[in-house]
Amino acid sequence: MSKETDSPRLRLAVQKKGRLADDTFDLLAKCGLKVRHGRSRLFARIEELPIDVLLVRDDDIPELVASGAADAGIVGGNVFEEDRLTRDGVGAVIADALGFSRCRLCVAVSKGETYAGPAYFSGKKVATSYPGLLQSWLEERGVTDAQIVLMHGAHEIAPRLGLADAICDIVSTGATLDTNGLKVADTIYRSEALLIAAPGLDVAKAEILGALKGRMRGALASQHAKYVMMNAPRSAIPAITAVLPGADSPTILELAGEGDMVAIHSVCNEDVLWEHLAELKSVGASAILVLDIDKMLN
Ligand code: PRT
Ligand code: ZN
Repeated sequence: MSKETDSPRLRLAVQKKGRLADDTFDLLAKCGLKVRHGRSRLFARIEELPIDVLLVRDDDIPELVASGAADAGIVGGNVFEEDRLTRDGVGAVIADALGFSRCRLCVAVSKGETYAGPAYFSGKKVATSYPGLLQSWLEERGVTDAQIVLMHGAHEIAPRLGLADAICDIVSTGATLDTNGLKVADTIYRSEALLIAAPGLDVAKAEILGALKGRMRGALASQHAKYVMMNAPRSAIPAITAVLPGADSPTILELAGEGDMVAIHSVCNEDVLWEHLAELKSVGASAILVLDIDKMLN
């Protein structure tokens, strides 16, 4: 057998098509990983790291990873957490939070209703495809007699059809609720995309996952990070450091022939706004440059 065939490859399950898919493929691209789609509609291949990509529906990802059919996956926290709360046996584990596809799982009621807290749901019917998350939220708040109506879509029309008194669904902008005469009553879970892994990955695959995670962290960190450079009198360094948003210790460089003046270079891990530049200027900085960072590996 050739060495190539022997060397381990990580099987990564990702959403084939949908809200998570675009951001997932964007992130992989920012990590320098090109997903090569062959003839198969189920598999794709990455050459830059030893990774095979499994293209599936998001709902299947936690089970594929928990069972070891995939070694890792990228899935919404809402889907992962629902699986964790409703499964028997060991599930997948979270390897990292990825910060995209942010949304809220909310309970919503008709706009005309007065909502004064979770006790509202006592004796009420709530339509959802997240029975695990909803039930655990209700139970933690002492509501044990709500009736959960399982639906796999179009929850927002359930109250109008008389199928339920309220719904529990993902909310992003709130437009869907609004157009259906509903309003958010409470947020029960805040979600973002997660990198998840099979429990007990072997050392070789754990190493590939570590490399993937490192690249993802670098790509995500560099999204907001800026490289900021300026000149200033040495005495202004403490005031400048205090203004730079999300900065590590800056690098200070002598400016040849400029007496007390130094160049200050720093990576800022938060957005650098015009207000920050005005403040830097007011504490003595000049020739301020703000540059995008393409890649970062800590
Ligand atoms: O086909 P497959 O099963 O893979 O996809 P899917 O249709 O089940 O999921 P998809 O692609 O819609 O969503 C994938 C993941 O994206 C979800 O599990 C969430 O983690 C995340 N996400 C982020 C969202 C939304 N935003 C979102 N707005 N998932 C769903 N919605 C829906 C929501 O269900 C509701 O119908 O959008 C509507 C509300 O949006 P607003 O903007 O009107 O509030
Ligand atoms: Zn789905």
